[in-house]
Amino acid sequence: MLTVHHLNNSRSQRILWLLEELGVEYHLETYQRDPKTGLAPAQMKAIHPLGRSPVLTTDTGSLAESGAIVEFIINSYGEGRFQPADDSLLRQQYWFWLHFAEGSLMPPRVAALVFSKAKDKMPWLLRPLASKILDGITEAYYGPNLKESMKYTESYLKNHEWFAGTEPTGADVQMIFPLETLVSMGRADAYPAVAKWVEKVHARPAYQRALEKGGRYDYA
Ligand SMILES: N[C@@H](CCC(=O)N[C@@H](CS)C(=O)NCC(=O)O)C(=O)O
Repeated sequence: MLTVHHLNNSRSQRILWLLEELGVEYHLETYQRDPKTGLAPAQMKAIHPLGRSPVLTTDTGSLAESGAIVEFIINSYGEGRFQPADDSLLRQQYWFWLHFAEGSLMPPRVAALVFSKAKDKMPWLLRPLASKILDGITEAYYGPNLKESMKYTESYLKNHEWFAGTEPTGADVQMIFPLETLVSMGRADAYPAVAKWVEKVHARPAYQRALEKGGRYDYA
């Protein structure tokens, strides 16, 4: 039996969506973020040394990293579903988006979160200087980097129904977290095709079942 170690408001929501789509039976262990730090509770480190979410416990051990978990589930239980047909272009698209989500889209998002927390923690005398430095880094690198990635994603979704073919795949499962968080924070007005794709995912019965099981999730 698979166990999903699920942290509230986190990337593990995408794993629940995938399992619901595939109709795979699983057990759910839910954890709450520390209300002050937003970090995962220490018990998660007993499940996997990284102590981050998601973690999937299988008969052979504990697997972390959502991309690895998505590939494991699809390869073990997909029976051909949620991966592209044997077509080289679709496979390329599949691998690209599967890795782009955590490899390129998430780092500038995480940096923005860390910078904003760092500003809040700064002694008030140092805050103006710290803000100037952190805003400078954002303007010089993370801001334009995220914009480029979003422009590329928007142009792709204008011409494609799903990220790798005419049906959702693991690539869509990986892309939902960065994109739904942006949309729900009101930061996707310039990206209508992205917003439409997020709406389409949210309307899927399996996504709705995953939401019911996972508990409060602020991004859907
Ligand atoms: N790239 C990793 C990121 C894992 C990660 O940072 N998860 C966040 C939740 S969205 C987390 O556990 N944060 C709490 C913490 O770091 O203590 C993945 O896709 O699994």
